Amino acid sequence: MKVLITGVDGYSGWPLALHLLARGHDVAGLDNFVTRKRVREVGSHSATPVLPFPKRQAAIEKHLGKTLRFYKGDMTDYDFVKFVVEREAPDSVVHLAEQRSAPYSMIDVHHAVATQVENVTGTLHLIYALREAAPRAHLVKMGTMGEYGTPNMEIPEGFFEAEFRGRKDRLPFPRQAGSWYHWSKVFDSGDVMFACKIFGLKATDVMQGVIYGTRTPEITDPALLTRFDFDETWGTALNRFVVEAVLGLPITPYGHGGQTRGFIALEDSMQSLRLAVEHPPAAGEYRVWNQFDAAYSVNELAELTKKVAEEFDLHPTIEHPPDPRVEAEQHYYQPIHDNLLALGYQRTRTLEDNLREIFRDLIRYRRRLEARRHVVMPTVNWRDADNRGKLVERIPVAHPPTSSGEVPPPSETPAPERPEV
Ligand code: USQ
Repeated sequence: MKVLITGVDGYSGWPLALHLLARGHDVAGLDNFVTRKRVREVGSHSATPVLPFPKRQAAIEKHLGKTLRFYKGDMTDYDFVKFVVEREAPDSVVHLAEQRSAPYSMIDVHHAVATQVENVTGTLHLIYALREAAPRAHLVKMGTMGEYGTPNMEIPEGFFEAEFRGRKDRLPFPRQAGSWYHWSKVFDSGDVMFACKIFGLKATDVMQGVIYGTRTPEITDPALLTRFDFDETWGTALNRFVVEAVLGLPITPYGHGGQTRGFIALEDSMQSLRLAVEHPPAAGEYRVWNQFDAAYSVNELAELTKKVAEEFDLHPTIEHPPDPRVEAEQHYYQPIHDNLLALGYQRTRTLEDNLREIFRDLIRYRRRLEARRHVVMPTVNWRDADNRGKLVERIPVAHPPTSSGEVPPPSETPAPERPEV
């Protein structure tokens, strides 16, 4: 199949391109490299060295013997989006090109607005480009389990039967997102659902849990590694816990640590997205998948990380910083995830095995982690309207704040990566 991946330079986009190419699909991607810039904006870098994109393409040619076509541009530029969709005429578009960090969206008003404007605009542009140039293509939209929040009842896959004053209907399950970022995904979901209705588009809205891991089977060489973020804004819970253990910092389940989320390994997330691509819905259908493997509390993950760390002669402590977020720290959590299993999805490895692999990779890049250890502990407090000052304070010397106190605009060219350690 012909697949277009928006956000192909990202944590998920890159391994998805490798996975689909290795399975014989014809893949093109687009990206504006904004994640590279924004990770530098908060003073961090990827734990794994990420090559400039032309070198990444060359690595694909060398190790997979395949070609990844690439378009550099921005999803907020409609002419660009339409041009790429027209040129590629894809069977499926996997839309990953969105600002993906909840804490980043909570820094201040500008980050909240950028997140919502960019995410919602990009999705609308894609909807219209598909309508005009590829109306039969399948849109696989990356949503998030966080759209639902943590209701005190089971969470269905998108829709549920509701009864009110004697009448019944099948309705979208209520959304109670927990950050400006998560709300942007809610707005996207409404827009994609509406587009299926009015334009007859077909879409899979993937309610993705938290992804963890450094590798997929296609990552056979350091040049093929995907990025791996660990700072407080771009890193996610389990990935951050391993980094904390490697750096000798305490593992940080926030607050009481009973926050429970659905988690999925990077490799299995790729498997799920491929299943979506290979099994499109009917024209006009809007379907929703809850995509995760198992639910864990952050306390459970912290304990397991500590246990596996001991195997590597690391002896982290577990500490509970006050929760910088506004969220339930103890709650019921029971989402349903049957749709994926029905298509033959099978988890590849245990969480513990995955953790061992993450430790092995991160220990290899320990010096890159050491160089940014000051960006790991949380400072962005979701109750505060402006957290920018706290971030400016820790920007590394190479990117000093300007005299006006603004974080300087990062350069277009990705900073040279340190050689592997
Ligand atoms: N948490 C800790 N300690 C940490 C980091 C996080 O206890 O050091 C807690 C958070 O408070 C939260 C939970 O872990 O309760 C998950 O946080 P996270 O940073 O791992 O993930 P989140 O901000 O929810 O966002 C991530 C991705 C996002 C994706 C989402 C799926 O960044 O793109 O949509 O996971 S979900 O969480 O299911 O909404």
